[in-house]
Amino acid sequence: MNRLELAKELSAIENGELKAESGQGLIFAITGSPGVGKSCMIDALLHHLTPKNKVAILAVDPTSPLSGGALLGDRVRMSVLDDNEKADSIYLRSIATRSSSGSIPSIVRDLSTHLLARDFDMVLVETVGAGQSEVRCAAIADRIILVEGPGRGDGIQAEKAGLLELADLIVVNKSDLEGADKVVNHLKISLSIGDNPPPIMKVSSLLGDGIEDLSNKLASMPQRVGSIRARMRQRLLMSHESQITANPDFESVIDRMAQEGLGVEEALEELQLVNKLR
Ligand SMILES: Nc1nc2c(ncn2[C@@H]2O[C@H](COP(=O)(O)OP(=O)(O)OP(=O)(O)O)[C@@H](O)[C@H]2O)c(=O)[nH]1
Ligand SMILES: [Mg+2]
Repeated sequence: MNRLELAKELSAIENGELKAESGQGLIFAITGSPGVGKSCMIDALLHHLTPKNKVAILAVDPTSPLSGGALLGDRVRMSVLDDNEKADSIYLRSIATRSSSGSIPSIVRDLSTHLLARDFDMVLVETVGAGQSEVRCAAIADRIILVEGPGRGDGIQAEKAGLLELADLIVVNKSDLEGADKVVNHLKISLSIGDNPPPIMKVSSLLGDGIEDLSNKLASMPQRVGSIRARMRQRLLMSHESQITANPDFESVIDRMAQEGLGVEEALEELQLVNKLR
């Protein structure tokens, strides 16, 4: 299938006009704070993964629907695309939060499974691990890689987002910079409270250190028992939420709550009841 047709199909799925197919292969979430080096790490990984594997990359644009903003590729130049043979086995797409119908995490899931159905061996989803919807974008994946790095001042951000419990692997990037070991130690202390913590690896996406090792790990990365549960919790919450938001009366019920004093309990009942009847 050519890229133009593929792009058309994916747009149709985004717009709710086409049902996503499902295929064989793993969906990875690459998540972490802004600027931690997720895009550079993906670029470095692709040098090893392709052309042997066909890899699709979905970047969830973190920009708020109000401010507009840059898409993936505008921000980071993917050096791997300069190699034609590798570039042929790579498909990149940004998901702009404003262009989508339905909830972003479920669209990310649908696009990912559809790409697997279209002969891609794996999908890498780059998400920013900040808010709840970003955590849910990560939770749609089969494996979750949390990227951390030195030099951001206020400790481990992921703790706040509940991302540590979702991670199957933690990668501390920028090992070429001072402070990477400190981040590893901090993570080890934070993780020592829980059972069965995720493994931690150090890499430098800039220098390529540890990247081959990481690319080899992708194929055989086990799911952590704790992360499966955390992920299923997120998926259940997400599905519950979309049952309510997909209801055609959602907005008008909110209007009635705001204008006529309709209570939360009644509103919920009404939205769920209509759903059951459909
Ligand atoms: N020293 C060093 N710098 C790095 C490394 N990896 C990435 N960077 C730099 O970190 C900055 C951010 O890298 P990105 O890959 O854009 O980070 P990101 O996590 O994708 O950022 P957002 O998509 O904006 O959330 C860039 O200036 C990179 O050059 C590394 O291993 N070492
Ligand atoms: Mg990025």
